[in-house]
Amino acid sequence: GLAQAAPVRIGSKQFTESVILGELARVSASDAGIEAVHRRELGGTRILWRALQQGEIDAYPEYTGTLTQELLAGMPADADIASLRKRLEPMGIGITDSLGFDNTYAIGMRDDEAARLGITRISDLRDHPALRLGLSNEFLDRGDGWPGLRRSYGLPQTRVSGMDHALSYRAVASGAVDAIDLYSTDAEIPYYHLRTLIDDRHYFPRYEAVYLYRLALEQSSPAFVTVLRHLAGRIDARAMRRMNAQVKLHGASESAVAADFLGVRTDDS
Ligand code: PBE
Repeated sequence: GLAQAAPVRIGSKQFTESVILGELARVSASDAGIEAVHRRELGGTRILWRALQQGEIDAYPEYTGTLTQELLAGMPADADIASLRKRLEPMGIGITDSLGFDNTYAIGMRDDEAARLGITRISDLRDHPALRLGLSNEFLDRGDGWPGLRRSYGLPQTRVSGMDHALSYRAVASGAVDAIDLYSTDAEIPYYHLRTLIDDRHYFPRYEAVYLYRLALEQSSPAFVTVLRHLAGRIDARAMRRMNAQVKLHGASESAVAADFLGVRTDDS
């Protein structure tokens, strides 16, 4: 008989939302009768980007601002998806339209602490040089991360430590650090009563969620590309926040949350 096509390989980064988006792609694919595997939490942004370019994975969830600020040189920060698509095509990489939400970086503090110090904007941090910052490891040295933020706002803080993003919420909640980088769709922001500081210099671009995929799939697995494209526009920020909360605050598995969102019954989750 005919050889079975190799399963499509989906990757994700090392944080909950990325794993959920990977599962949404995998579960949608298997619901459409396409064999797909999800290699979860392969690493940070650069690991996933390289794995896609080298053909070790076929697709993964990414964010537009991450493409313009960290992965592609010489793009305007708020380049739209059409210009990203044009730029990625010669590299053999395809991009879906926005899944329907923006997950931007932001700077956050405990609301009570921010109120006590009168801090509402990132620029207010200039007047509080002793504050301790707990920044996620990737944010510490990204093109759109701490070095640029410090320069853009003239921030004076020197007590800056790197930490796993998943642990930084407890660190700020317990007072071990005073401010952290947030991902705006994180469920912990309201849960821990954090205040998102206004980005008054508009340092952060938009980070629309998308899937990137190898363009070769349009020949080898066009049905999978259709599945990815069908997820575009279907997830708004509220839905994404709710899915993140189900996993991070209520202990549900990413697979169960993805299947539930899609209205699919699975026995492989
Ligand atoms: N994020 C928030 C994005 C950038 C902003 C961490 C979800 C990422 O590149 O993974």
